[in-house]
Amino acid sequence: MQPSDTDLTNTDLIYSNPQAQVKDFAFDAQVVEVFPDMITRSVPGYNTIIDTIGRLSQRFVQENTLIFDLGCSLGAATIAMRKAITTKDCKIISIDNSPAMVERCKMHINAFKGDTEVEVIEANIETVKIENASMVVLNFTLQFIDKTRRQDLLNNIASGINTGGILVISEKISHGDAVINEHLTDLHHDFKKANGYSELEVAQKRTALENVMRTDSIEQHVARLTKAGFSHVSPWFQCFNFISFIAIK
Ligand code: GEK
Repeated sequence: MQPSDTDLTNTDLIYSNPQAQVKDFAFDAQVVEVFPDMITRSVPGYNTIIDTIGRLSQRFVQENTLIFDLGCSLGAATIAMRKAITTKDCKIISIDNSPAMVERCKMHINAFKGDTEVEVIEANIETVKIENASMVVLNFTLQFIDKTRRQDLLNNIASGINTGGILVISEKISHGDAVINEHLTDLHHDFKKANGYSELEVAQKRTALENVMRTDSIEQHVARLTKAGFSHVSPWFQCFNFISFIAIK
């Protein structure tokens, strides 16, 4: 059976043909077209993490507070939270610095009904003031921020979260033990191949991300979150080299 035009535009084929020189990965219009397919086929546990962000919002969001989705892409976490939040008088602020993502995100958000107000903003999350927040989400975004500026960003987030509020931070990690790291990487590549990506696609995507996405270890994340001022920090999910932490102030 031939896939329809719609299927073709939505399936991630970006790295399926050999490229003479693989360019650095960018969140441009081409990526936006295939993003939901790309992220679910590439990130183990992505749907579980999105569902759980929704569930955590039900527990943590307080009346008259703000919720931030930083690096919101097409708004999957925003939509999950908006569906789950029953608290009154709160607002979700969803931020991304990719114009193509923001434009499509607004369309996605508007397609879903919800009582909670959502504002989608095109901005660099490093320049945004976080204040009066009961929940902040950094779902696979910190890994794209320059390593030297990650502590400042987390300090800014922590200082804008009210006591008892939560940060959910999901990341691809590197393991300090080289043997474990190699096995986790292989398991992730097997996961991608089981989801229909070829060896060529896996290899070219890895090259494209090399200069753009830089991973930290679990220990580095925990130390940074603790230094930022979170009182309770723990991973709640891990599959291969993908992890999600909760950090409660
Ligand atoms: C999801 N959270 O579906 N300022 C704002 N946005 C940024 C910045 C920055 N400095 N740097 C990167 N981004 C989403 C998935 S994707 C993860 C997040 C991935 C944005 C970038 O434009 C992209 O949309 C997002 O962070 C990372 O739950 O594709 O692996």
